[in-house]
Amino acid sequence: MRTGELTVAEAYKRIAMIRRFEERVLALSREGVVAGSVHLCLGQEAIPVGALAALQPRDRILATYRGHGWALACGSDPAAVMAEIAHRQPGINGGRAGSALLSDPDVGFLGENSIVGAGVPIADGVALASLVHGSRRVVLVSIGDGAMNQGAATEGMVFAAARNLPVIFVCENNGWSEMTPIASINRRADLAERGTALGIESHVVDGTDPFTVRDAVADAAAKCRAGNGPVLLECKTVRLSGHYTKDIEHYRPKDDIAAAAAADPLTRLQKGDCGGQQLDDADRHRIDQHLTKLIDEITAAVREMPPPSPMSALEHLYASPSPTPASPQNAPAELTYQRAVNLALKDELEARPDLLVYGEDVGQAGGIFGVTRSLQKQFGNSRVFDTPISEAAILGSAVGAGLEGVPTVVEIMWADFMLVALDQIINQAANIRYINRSKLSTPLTVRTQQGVTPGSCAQHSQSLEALLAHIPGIKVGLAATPQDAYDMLRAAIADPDPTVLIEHRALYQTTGSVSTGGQIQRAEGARKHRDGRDLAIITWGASLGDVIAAADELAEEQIHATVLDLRWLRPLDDAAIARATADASGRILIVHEACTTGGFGAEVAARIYERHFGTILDPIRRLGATDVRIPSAPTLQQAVLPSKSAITDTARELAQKRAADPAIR
Ligand SMILES: Cc1ncc(C[n+]2csc(CCOP(=O)(O)OP(=O)(O)O)c2C)c(N)n1
Repeated sequence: MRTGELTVAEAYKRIAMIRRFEERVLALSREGVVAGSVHLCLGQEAIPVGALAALQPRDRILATYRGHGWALACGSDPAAVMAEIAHRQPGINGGRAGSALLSDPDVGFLGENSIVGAGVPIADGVALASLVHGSRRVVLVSIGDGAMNQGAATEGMVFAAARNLPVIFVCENNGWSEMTPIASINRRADLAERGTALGIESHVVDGTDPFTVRDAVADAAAKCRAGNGPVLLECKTVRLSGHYTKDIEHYRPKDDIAAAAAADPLTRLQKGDCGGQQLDDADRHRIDQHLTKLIDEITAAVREMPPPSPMSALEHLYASPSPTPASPQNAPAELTYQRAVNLALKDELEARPDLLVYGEDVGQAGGIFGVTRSLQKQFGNSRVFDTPISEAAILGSAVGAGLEGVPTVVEIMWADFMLVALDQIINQAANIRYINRSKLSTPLTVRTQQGVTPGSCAQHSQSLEALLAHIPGIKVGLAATPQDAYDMLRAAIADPDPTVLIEHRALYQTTGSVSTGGQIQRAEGARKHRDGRDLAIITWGASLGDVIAAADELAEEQIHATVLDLRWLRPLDDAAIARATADASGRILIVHEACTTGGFGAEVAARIYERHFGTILDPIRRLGATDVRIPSAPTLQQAVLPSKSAITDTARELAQKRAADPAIR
């Protein structure tokens, strides 16, 4: 539908195609052929039809969750779209996405978003990639009027304005924020004013007239291509049906329903109310007949299609391993952890001309901890840059850039701040490869730092790795040494899947011997730091230092502990855990700085019990922070955190049980 002149007959045909399609989906939903809630775009079809008539095949579209019309307007095969909605194997996403998350990258449709507003920052990243590639590609993202009240929507617009991105934000204002009239929520009638306030060129557009939409999008696209984007278009439109297929609209006044019917774009086209010309009756009849036959054929085909095979449910969570690149190995040098991270970024920025590094204060200032110092000077403001304080936009844009194959390393200043934008990691990044069966992926690296340091407050000190490691689809690592800080960051950047690396600011000034260059590792694998058969201490991140110190102290007492640094919590090195468990005859102590309850130590303990039950002679012990909030006063912090002496005492207890056990000695 992207090409060809938009005559009145053509506009009628394209809009009626979506209309008949949606009506059939409604019928199939009522019949039970389509499971779950389905959100139809009845009444709103002129927006995708008008927009796509103005865009080029190279441009990219991201849509609201009410987005079947966008997929069809982009040129997706209607049978494959209907098959997806009906959860059939030949669906465009093989039944993995369903109605509200479908995507079709082959036609430039990067997908709907079932988290309202979340597509806005992602579109920013797609636009960033357009600048990196010099492709003059324009990105259009549509959201509803209700979604305009999401923080992600505002953050995404702020970010686009800050970076001058070629994005067209389309607000499909149908007057309803789900079941609540938008007028009862918003003080001002025109949402376009919000864009104006952000310095974004913004217009109110008649969204039931495909020609007006086309002209507005054409003008916006020209501005974006000329480097004058972004643009916000508020398309006023109507919803001709309920919020979802089973909505009886008990909340909706009759006059609102009547007003919507009067603005129906198909009626307007028939009356000659838009496009400057009345639709010929014979043309209309011919188009209607053609569409009825087409939709009947598609429906019949979809009814016969098989559901996805249950055997396929585990496929495409992560990329299959592939060889990693290598560079010449340099002689080891004594470096701080912070400098090791900085060098990894520098080496990868040199090796990958499309890599972007950004975040709050990352550019000119070189990061609040100096980790990115001098990188902007070396690589320029288009590759290493500062962002607004908009975590959803930072993470979402990284997701979007990744969709176009542009790798990013984004910094979230404190792990605690990630909580305001977790959606972009958990609902967005983690889903992309799986939903798209590897046709799309998002190779982004999030760097953050966490943990307790003297005086840090409860909102600047949490250890959140378990929260992230819980999520399939992302990888999570914590480097404990300068060498691993260098190696794991390069591994994360080389990895084709979204990766979160959690540093600890108490480690930044620690030093160690670091070999730079060389073969890039895979984003996986634990590391053994000490070898001993009396017990195994399993740890990660900043706790490693205390664990090694405790193990060295115990060694003087002839208690020998294996020290295993897990490094990567997802994927988890089960084989290394199994070896350590076997070597220590099942005497295990797990140490982490995160709170004990629900900490990742619980997962490690559960796996050991599940997989090595026969070798476990004593209860596995865990040492984590006590289950309270992290206080700011250093004396209180020490009362909460696992101390080196607690590690030594617990390890000694475990080892002494071993000494007392005649079955072992
Ligand atoms: C972040 C988020 N909050 C709430 C919802 C639940 N929800 C689904 S659709 C919807 C209404 C969105 O209204 P609007 O953006 O105006 O889109 P419309 O339904 O009018 O197309 C809501 C609240 C959601 N999907 N995502």
